[in-house]
Amino acid sequence: MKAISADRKRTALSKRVEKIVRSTPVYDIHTHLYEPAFRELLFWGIDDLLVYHYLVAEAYRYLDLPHEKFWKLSKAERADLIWDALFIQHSPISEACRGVLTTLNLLGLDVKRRELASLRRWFASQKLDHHVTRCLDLAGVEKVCMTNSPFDDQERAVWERGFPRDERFVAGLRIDPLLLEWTAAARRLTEWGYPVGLGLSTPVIAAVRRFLADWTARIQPRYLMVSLSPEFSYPDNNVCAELIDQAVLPHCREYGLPFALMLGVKRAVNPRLRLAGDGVGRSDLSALANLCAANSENKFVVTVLSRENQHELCVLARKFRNLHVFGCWWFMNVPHVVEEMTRMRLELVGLSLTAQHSDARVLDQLIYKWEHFRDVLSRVLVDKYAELAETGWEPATAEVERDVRDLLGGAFLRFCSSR
Ligand code: FIX
Ligand code: ZN
Repeated sequence: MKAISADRKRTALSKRVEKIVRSTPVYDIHTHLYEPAFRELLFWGIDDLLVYHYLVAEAYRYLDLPHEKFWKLSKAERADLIWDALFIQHSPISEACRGVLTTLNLLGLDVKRRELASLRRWFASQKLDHHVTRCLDLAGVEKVCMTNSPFDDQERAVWERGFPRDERFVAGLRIDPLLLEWTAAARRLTEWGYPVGLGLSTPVIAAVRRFLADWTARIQPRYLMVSLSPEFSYPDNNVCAELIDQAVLPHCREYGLPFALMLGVKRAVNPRLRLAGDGVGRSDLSALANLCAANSENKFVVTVLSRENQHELCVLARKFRNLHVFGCWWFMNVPHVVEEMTRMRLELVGLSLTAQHSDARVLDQLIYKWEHFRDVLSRVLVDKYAELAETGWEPATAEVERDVRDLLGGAFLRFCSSR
């Protein structure tokens, strides 16, 4: 009898938590999507879903075709090869493959026919503006942070021309080239009217600050962002660490913006795979500890790519209130790792973090990235609230709603506006 009522209680709790997790809107704090005004920079549809670099990497486990030949093919031809290798010749059970099917299924398409041509026809008949709204609605996403690089010529031209902003999209000022390819960046800055020589003299730093100030005024970013290799160290006497100290952090303090760091990517481990050729390495997080400790007036929003770094990142978040942990990034975004990370984060840090970001590069991916994450989050939260209930602390519906809002973007917004 007692067991039956415990079961019923658990089922009721699950239903309540799942409903809340399903209906809470997401503030997606990092994607590679663009607002519709950017036109061809916003990828969407079945071919873009199939040529996603996660799938290129997986398809190359099977493809027997020189990389140069693959890249010479049209997008549709590459999509054909990937569809055949990953969906027809083998069952599509990897997370990225399953994601395509979840997306198609939730869009109301019939996946069981395994027919690429009819999927293509359906997408060809969609209007972009309507499709954007549909994807955001199906994913339950209310805001999308973009990745905006002044160093991208196509993108820069759109910003410079100007356009009416779509309020569902928020800018993120991406500065990897500035910090990681200084020689080339210095040349570009000089061309654009920010005269900089290679040394970091006072006038050079002033010009970099002016560049950051102008782009901040132009795109109104929510944060500045960079991804860094496992070798990143701080403090250090290299250009990257010095630019962070002398230009980026003072700029962030002046404008009240967080500095977002994505740590642990090894770029171009296999350059022949292009975007799909990046890898992972374990970072020395004492660099992050030093950054947080030496710059208590700055805010850091951080995710790490290596599984081995996840625990240490949680411990750092317990030490530094100017550190906000976010997302299960890229190779971490597979359900069993997401579950492990989410449990550990809730157990070690609590609710003052952003449990996930989508990193979507193709609009339609928002649907599966959030569908899959909501499943994991529900599972973890049900367990956590059930544990509380065992002590007699029954979570009220409003309390669960508040907690889920925090995990899906609310804690991030509070962190951004905190002093
Ligand atoms: O640096 C980043 O923002 C990464 O997310 C990308 O470089 C990466 O290609 C990606 O799409 C991962 O999800
Ligand atoms: Zn990204």
